[in-house]
Amino acid sequence: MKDVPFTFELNKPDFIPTEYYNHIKRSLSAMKGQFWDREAYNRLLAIEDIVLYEVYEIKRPEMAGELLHGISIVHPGKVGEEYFMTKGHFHTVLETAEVYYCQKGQGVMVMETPEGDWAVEPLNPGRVLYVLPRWAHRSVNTSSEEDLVTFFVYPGNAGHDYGTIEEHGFRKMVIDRNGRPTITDNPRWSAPDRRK
Ligand code: PAN
Ligand code: ZN
Repeated sequence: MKDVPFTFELNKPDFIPTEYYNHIKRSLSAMKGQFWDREAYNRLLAIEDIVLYEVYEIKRPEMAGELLHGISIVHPGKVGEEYFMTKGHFHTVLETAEVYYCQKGQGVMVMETPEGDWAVEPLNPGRVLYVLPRWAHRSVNTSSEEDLVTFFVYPGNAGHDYGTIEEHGFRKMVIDRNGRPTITDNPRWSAPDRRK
């Protein structure tokens, strides 16, 4: 890990950092139960366990005062009518925020709070998205051709709670309806226990 200030570049066309510590690939099998159309999910998985998204992490200590950052790349595609997306999570320390800066592609961030508020905000090149503390977040690639590339930064002590979303889902989902991204209620959503 670096102990002096450092720089790196995000080179076009793919925006892969010139230096990174970890390259995570999440494939279809890691998203079991998250897509609404289970038959479409199983059909696709039977053909190939394709990679849905990738994350390049820059190494920093996971502690308050540090900023964890990197690049997230969601590939284009759909499971049934539902676009490829990230697992999504709350931060374990709920009162931690995150900034996303979209470099490439077209998509949205689906967000919600434990209190029941929800929001869906666009991600397109040049757009900055501020995810408030307490808001779970999932990025969705609504393009049929291009990767959705975002740069993210969040507090080192945030942590990731994937379990709540894995079990209960997001309230809203984004599907392709007649060729247009459309926000609908997620029929598989269930109310989690009220959190502090
Ligand atoms: C991002 C996400 C990244 C991948 O770094 O971790 O986009 O999404 P999942 O973590 O939901 O698989 C972030 O929000 N970190 O806190
Ligand atoms: Zn996050």
